[in-house]
Amino acid sequence: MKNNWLGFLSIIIIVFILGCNEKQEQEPTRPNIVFIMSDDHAYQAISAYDNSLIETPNIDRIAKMGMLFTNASVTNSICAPSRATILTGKHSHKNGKVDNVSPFDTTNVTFPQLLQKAGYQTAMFGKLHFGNNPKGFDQFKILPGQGSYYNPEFITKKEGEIKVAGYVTDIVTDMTLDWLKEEREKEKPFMLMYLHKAPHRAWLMAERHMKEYTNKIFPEPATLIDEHEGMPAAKVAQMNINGNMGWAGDNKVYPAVMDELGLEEIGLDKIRYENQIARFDSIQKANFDAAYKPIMDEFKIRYPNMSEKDLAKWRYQRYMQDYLGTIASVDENVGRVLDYLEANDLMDNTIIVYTSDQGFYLGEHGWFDKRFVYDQSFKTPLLVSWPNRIKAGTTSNELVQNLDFAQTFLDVADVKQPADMQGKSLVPVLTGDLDNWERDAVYYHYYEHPSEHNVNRHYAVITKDYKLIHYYFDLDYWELIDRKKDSLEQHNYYDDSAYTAIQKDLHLKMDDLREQYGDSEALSQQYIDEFMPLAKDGKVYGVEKTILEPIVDKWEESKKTD
Ligand code: SGN
Ligand code: CA
Repeated sequence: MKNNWLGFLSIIIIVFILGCNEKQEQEPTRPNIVFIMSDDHAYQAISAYDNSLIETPNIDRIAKMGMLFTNASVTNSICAPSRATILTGKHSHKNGKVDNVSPFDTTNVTFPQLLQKAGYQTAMFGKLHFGNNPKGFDQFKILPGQGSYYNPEFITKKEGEIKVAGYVTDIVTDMTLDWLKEEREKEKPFMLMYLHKAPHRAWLMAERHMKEYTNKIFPEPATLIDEHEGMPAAKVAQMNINGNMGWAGDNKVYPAVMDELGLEEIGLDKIRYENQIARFDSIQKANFDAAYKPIMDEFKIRYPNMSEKDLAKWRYQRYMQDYLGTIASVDENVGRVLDYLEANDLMDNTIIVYTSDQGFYLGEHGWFDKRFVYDQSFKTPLLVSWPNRIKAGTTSNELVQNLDFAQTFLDVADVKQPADMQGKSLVPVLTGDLDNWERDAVYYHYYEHPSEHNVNRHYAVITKDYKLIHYYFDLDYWELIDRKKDSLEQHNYYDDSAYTAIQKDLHLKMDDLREQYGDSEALSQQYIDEFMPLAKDGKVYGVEKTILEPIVDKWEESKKTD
């Protein structure tokens, strides 16, 4: 009888233990993924990298909890191509999204699709800029194209097109938090893409920051006044703060003041300004005027006595005030999301990434914008936390790229990485397992030309010490940058006898990488041939006729002789 009892009891205990195990297996132990990306956020404007321009305590929290990357870069420094590389894990020449002009080819396989198939709940909020909707998302609310800063429209998966009153950075965050609170299925792991429009041009900050930021004065970079001597592609680029910025659209000089002072309009400057102002409601407009009218009044008095150099300096301050003002609200809002994750016990098992679709010039070389392989736009900020796996407060100077995100997230989620993806999982770097990480050079290729800002097509190989760059089509020449000796990147050492061996080695590396990634002259030509008819038809935004026409003529001529 006693034995029977014991037997019965042990069966009950075994069944109970098995039951518990089964329950445990159903728990969502796979990590969540929160991918935060802003648009055109320079690493110079994140205090974890450099606090001379702005303090970003909330973004910095991610690095404090995890890892700060000092050598993170993009494969092609422009918006939609960067996003395509992030989603597909492939270089632009493989995923086909080489520029901002043609829509993304949705037959590409993206990591969110694979995660969704593997049981992740997926959502995207904010800027995508693809010309079509994202695949692989249970929920999305995205800005059409570039989107608007004030009272923006959204394309949504479930409610069609909507317009929301307020400031875009706050709204995208509200949407993200609402989803976490109301739509997240607690039994599944999630992958959330939280994508800011800020700090993209034309740099309109939230009302609450206008007074403070329009009154700040910022330190100037060493190369604010740069003649680009010996750098032909840099010399013809149209991204000079004093010369290519719009007085109205960019520097917020009222069109009436422009007329009064006889300031030259560049492109559609006044219309761009009026379009933005037209979006304000009466309170937003009053707040804008309260901050900007005093600047106008002062400028009108000072302008007659200002030299070109004074103007360059004034415009740099105006640019920084507006650009950094937009970052103040990004930082506040990132803080709101981090607070939510912390308060809901979601921090430890979540990998949080903060990055930008590329870097940006904040006056270095005299510039704004991006596109070039020079550091400020080739590199991008990257801060990653994952308390369960990454040691807090660490720094990595490994050469990592936006190309690596797709495979990193698949690895984190334990999902098979497609063999044709071209990056590498960053998990070994993140976890300090550097025996399983090797990369001594990365590859870069920029395509969008002839286009706004007139940056020539170029491809490059980049090591920690050097860059070898080939500008082709229109301009045709090589540059060799010595990153250690010339960190401001103002000299071309190509064919300099002191660099013969280095140059040879870099050429070999470039050949290897181009072969490994499957890039070629034939593909470069194919993308030129696809682009030129669009440029000729006026489908490329912002390119001046005087730049466009000779290039079209030259291309048509080359096609005749082919
Ligand atoms: C707009 C901007 C450009 C910027 C591109 C691409 N001009 O066309 O300055 O380079 O976007 O930016 S604007 O006058 O319309 O503001 S990207 O981040 O989307 O690639
Ligand atoms: Ca961008």
